[in-house]
Amino acid sequence: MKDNLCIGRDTYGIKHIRFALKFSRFSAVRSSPRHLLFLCTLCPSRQVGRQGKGLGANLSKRSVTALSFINFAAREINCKIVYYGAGLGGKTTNLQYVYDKTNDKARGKMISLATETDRTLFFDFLPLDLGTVRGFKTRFHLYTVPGQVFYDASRKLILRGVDGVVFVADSQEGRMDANIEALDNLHDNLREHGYDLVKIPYVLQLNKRDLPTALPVDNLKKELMRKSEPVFEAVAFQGTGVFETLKEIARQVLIELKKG
Ligand SMILES: Nc1nc2c(ncn2[C@@H]2O[C@H](COP(=O)(O)OP(=O)(O)O)[C@@H](O)[C@H]2O)c(=O)[nH]1
Ligand SMILES: [Mg+2]
Repeated sequence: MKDNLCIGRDTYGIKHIRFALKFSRFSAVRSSPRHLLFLCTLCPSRQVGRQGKGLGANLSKRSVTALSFINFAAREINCKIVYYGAGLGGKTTNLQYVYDKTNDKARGKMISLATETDRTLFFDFLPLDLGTVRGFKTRFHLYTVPGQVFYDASRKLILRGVDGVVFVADSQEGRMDANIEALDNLHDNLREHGYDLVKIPYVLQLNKRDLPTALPVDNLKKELMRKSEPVFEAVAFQGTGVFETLKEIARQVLIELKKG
């Protein structure tokens, strides 16, 4: 498991352990000490990493030590992509589909933590290998967030150190308020971490296009687009649009990584 994470335990300070312990109030987490380690992955020391985009020779020694997302020994870069959106929009279904269709050599373990209500997954974790940047393999870690407002603290935490965001919107008319609320919440939570939705790699996915209650794409775009982000129509449980979405966010993240 440690290999998949490519992040040594020693990169976590007491602050991170405290964060993890804070979340141990969720019974599913409390039930297994192993899960605490996974929660630690949500809060690695990556802030300096945002300035250290120029890889290899461009990295100062000081920044290297703080960049837990670059594993020099394994020559790997770890990129974090978060699937965000209202509850039941199809985030988990996206990850599940990617996981199912990915070669088991390229993927790590998918972890799902059920919350007390059993309705929402706490997060999913899926590392994937997709190409190289200056000789470094890139490993993509895909996360989803719990949709319910009750779990806002964990949604915020998962955004820490994020490299790219996929917003999964539910196309149904009855879910528009929830979509907009989640989008505003994403905007606020990103800002709290010092990110700007307008600047970070970002893709909008319009999911559940198969449903008769789905609104026309143009209406959804008008309501939900926040910049000139790429928009993909999807039927996640059939896999339609799932890899297209992932490839686009990965493409944007790689462009960012190659800059500098
Ligand atoms: N009709 C339809 N149902 C979907 C689609 N994608 C996901 N679902 C269903 O919507 C429900 C919620 O999906 P889930 O992935 O758990 O949502 P999450 O809360 O965003 O993670 C599940 O029953 C899925 O099978 C889709 O494209 N069309
Ligand atoms: Mg889910």
